[in-house]
Amino acid sequence: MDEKVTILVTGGSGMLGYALQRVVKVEKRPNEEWIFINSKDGDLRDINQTRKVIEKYMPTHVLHLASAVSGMFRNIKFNSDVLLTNQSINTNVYQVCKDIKVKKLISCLSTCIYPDNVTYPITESMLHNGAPHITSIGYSFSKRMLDVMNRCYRMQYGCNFLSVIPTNLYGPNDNFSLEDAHVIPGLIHKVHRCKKEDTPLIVWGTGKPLRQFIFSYDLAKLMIWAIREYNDEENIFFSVDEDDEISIKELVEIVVEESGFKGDVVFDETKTDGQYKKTVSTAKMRQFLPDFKFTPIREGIRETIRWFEENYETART
Ligand code: GFB
Repeated sequence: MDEKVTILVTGGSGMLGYALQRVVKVEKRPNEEWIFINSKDGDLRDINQTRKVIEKYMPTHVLHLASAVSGMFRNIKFNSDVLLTNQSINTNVYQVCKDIKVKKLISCLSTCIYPDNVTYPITESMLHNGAPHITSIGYSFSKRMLDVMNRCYRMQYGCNFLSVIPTNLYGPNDNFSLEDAHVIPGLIHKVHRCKKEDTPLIVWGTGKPLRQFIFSYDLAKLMIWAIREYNDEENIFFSVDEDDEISIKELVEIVVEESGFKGDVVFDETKTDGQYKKTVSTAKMRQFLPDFKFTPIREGIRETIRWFEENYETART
């Protein structure tokens, strides 16, 4: 990829966009121009604003990160809104990228959109082998449609559109809302409050579910690799290896230790666990990147806690 490329990143001010901006600062190549846009640059739910903002830059490559995404508890409350928002954003971005003949478009699926009743480890090809977990059905099907659109645009127009599939992402500049966040930022914010108010930490569910957590800076490096080097028509998981999967209970212990919280920890089993596990195989990723090193979970959480404490006043809470 030595010719001049213009890489447009939608969702550029979210957690992954934030990590990408920092990694690109160090790893940008001379022939690359990176442009990060967010909702202030244009509402991607509106086709005219989508066309205007993308045609303004005429990118050769697009990393499409913009999406309505949140933790399981918000998904349960707003499945319809999430479905419709993501469908309109994705339809508009794909149509404009086809119209201006973008050379490569990479969008993001997620491991939580895979079938709930499945054999493990999950492989990329299992995406449509059954219904996703009911808690995030709107999000899941809006994301599965990206896979369908990749195939349709490739068949009808020859578009080089594909998706990568991260597991549970965490890191600086996440949404730290107590109610709506994913588990790691939710716990970090809760512990921050418990330390101040000397109250017990309430963890939702049993703590038994298992997750593979990927640090945002690691995913940013993988996304940069993908936009430069990955041209397989089929999707690829980006995740820590199966052996690095941990339980929510183990996660809580790490967050408590790294936060220096000394209070009680209570598991509120009236709250749902959601999906018990969604263990994915990293065999395909390791074929391309056998030596990629992930940030150990304890180090990533320490970095995220530090960021949250330093940016508490302006963080999304
Ligand atoms: O991160 P999370 O909301 O989403 O929940 P998923 C992960 C697990 O953490 C569940 C437990 O078993 C929760 O019961 N948990 C414990 C908590 N305490 C908390 C808490 O304070 N907050 C939250 N949020 N959970 C997501 C999808 O599923 O996977 C997203 O909802 C996204 O759309 C993401 O795709 C990758 O991992 O269950």
